[in-house]
Amino acid sequence: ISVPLPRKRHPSVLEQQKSIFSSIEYDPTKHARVLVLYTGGTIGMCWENGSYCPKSNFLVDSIKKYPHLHDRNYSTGFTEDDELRPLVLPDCHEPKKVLYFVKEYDPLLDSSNMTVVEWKTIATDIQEHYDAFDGFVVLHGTDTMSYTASALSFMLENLGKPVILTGSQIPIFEVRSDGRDNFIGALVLAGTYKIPEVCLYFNHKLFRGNRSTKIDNSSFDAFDSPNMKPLAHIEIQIYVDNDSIFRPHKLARFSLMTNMNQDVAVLRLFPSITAATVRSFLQPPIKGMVLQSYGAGNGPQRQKDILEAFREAHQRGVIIVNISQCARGVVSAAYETGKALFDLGIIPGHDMTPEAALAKLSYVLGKTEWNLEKKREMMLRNLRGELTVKQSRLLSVVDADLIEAVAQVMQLSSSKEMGALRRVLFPSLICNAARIGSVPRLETIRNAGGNLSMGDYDGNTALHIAASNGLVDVVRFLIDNGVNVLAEDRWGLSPLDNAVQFSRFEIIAVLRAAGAQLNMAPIKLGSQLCCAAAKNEVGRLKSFALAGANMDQEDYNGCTALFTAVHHKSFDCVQFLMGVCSKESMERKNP
Ligand code: ASN
Repeated sequence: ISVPLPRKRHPSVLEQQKSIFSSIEYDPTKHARVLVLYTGGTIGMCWENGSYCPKSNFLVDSIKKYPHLHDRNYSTGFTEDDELRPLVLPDCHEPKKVLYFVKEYDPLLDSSNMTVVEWKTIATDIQEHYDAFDGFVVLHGTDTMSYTASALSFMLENLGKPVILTGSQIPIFEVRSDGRDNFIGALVLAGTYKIPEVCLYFNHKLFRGNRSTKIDNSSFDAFDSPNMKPLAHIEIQIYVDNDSIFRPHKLARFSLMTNMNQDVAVLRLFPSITAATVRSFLQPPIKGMVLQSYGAGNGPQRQKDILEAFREAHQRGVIIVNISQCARGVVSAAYETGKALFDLGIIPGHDMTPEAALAKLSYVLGKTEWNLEKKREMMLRNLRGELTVKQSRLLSVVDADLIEAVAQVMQLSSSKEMGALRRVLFPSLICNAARIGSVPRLETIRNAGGNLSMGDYDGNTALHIAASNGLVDVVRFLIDNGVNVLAEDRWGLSPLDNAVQFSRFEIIAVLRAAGAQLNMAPIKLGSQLCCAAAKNEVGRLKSFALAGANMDQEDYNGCTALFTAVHHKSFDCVQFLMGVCSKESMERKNP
C-alpha cells in the first residue's frame, strides 16, 4: 500500500525572512519588527511615457542603496544571504532599531484602482503575519488612502498593534520628495509606538485612519482629520496624544472580518435634486446609503416626495446614515429640516467622514449574524473611534478630592495646569488602585478622565501590577477598558512576562485571549526554560507553555528544557515536557 507523503510547503521568501526573528542576533529589547505591505501609489512610481505609473521590483532595490532608509552594515550581521536580510532603518534616537521586510503586491496599483478585493488582501496579510511583527506599514496611493484606512479599521477587529498607511505626493526616489519623511515616520511609529489603531501618517502628522480625509491634491499637507486632533506629531520630538488613542472595549483576540458588503452608496443632496433621482439611487441591490445632508444634518423638508422616497427605502430595510456635507461638525436634529430626516428613521452619523460612514456601512451590513435592528444600532455606536459620542465626566470622590487639594496647595487654577497635575498624579493613583486590587477605585479614576494605560516612572502599568499580583478581576476590568496588553516597562517586560514570572496561570490565559504575546529573546527564553527544568519547577514551565512559548527553544549551549530535565532527573518536568515538546525535539541528540 502506498501512503501519499505530505507535500512539503515551499516557504515563501517572507517566511524565510521571518526566521531571522528566532536567530541569536535578534533581540526584542533592541529591535522592533515591521512588515511593510507595498500596494502601489505615487511613492514608488516612475515617470514613463509622459505619466506616473507603478514599477515592479524597483522600490526594495532602491531602498537597499539608500543609506537613510537602510543600514547595510547592521543588516549583514543577521545572515549571509542578501535576499533574507532584513532592511534596517538607521538609528533615529528611538529606543529600538526598526527591522523591516517589504512585501510587494502584484500588480502594484494606483489607488484609484483599489477595490474591496485589495482591502481583503491587505487585511489577510496582516492577520497572517500578525504574531511575527510589532507593527505594519501599508504603502498606498493617496487618492483612496482614507477609504482603505477606514475599511481596515473595521475589518481588523480587536487590533492590538499599529497599522499605518502612508504614501507620498512625489515619488520617494525623486530629489524633492515627501516620500522619505512619510515612510521613515511611519516605520518609526509602527515599530516603536504601541498605538493599536489603523492610522494614516502624512506630512509629520499621525491621524486616526477612519477620521482622515484627503483635502489637497497639490500640497504635501494632503490629509486632515477635521473632527479630531492628530494622534501624534513628529517634530524634533515625537508627541503622542496617549489620551486620544482608541482601545478595544472587549476582551477578545485579534480577528478579521472580510465580508464587506458592496451594496452601499453615497448620495450628496443638492438644491434641485428630484425624488426620481433619490428613488433610483435607493433601488435594489442598494442596502445602505450615506446621505450627505446640508449643514448640521438638514434636508429638503418641504419636498414631501423626496422624504417619501427615503421613508420607502427605510421601510424596505435600507440603512440610511446622515452625515454632513461640511467637513467639520456633527449632525443633529436642532433644525426642523434636520428633524424631518431623523423622524423618518434615518440614522444620525454624528461627525463621521464620508469614507468612514461608507466603510462602516459595508462592515455592519456584512455582519450576517446581526439582524437589521442590531445593524442600525451598531451604526449609531462608536465602534473604532470613528465618531464622537458625548460622554459625561464624573469626578471621583476620593481621587478628585486629592487632586483638587494638591491644586489648592500649589495654587493652580488654569485648565492647562490642572491637566498637567492630573497627568502627574493619575499614574500613581491608578497603579495604587491596581496594587490594592480595587476595581471600584479604578472605575472612579477612569470616570474622572484617567487613562488606565498610563505607566509609572518605570513604565509599569496597572496591568503589569495586577498581572504580577494575580488579581484576575482587576486584569479583566483593565482589559475590558481597553488598556494596552502589549505595554512594556523600562526593562521591556510586558504584563504577560510578569504573569509568567509569578506563574499566574489564569491571568496568562486571560492575557493570551486578549492578544498578549511573550516578549523575550529566544536565547533568554531557552535559558529560562532550562533553568526551570534543572530545578524541577514544573509550574514555571507550565506558565511558559500557557503563554505560547516555544518549548523546544534551546539555550546558548544548544540544550533544550527536555534535555536538561532528563539530565537533572527532574521527573515532573520530563513528564510535563513530553506532552508539550515537538517530536523532533524529543528525538534530538544530546548537544
Ligand atoms: N494617483 C496616486 C494614487 O493614489 C496619487 C498619489 O499616490 N499621490 O495612487
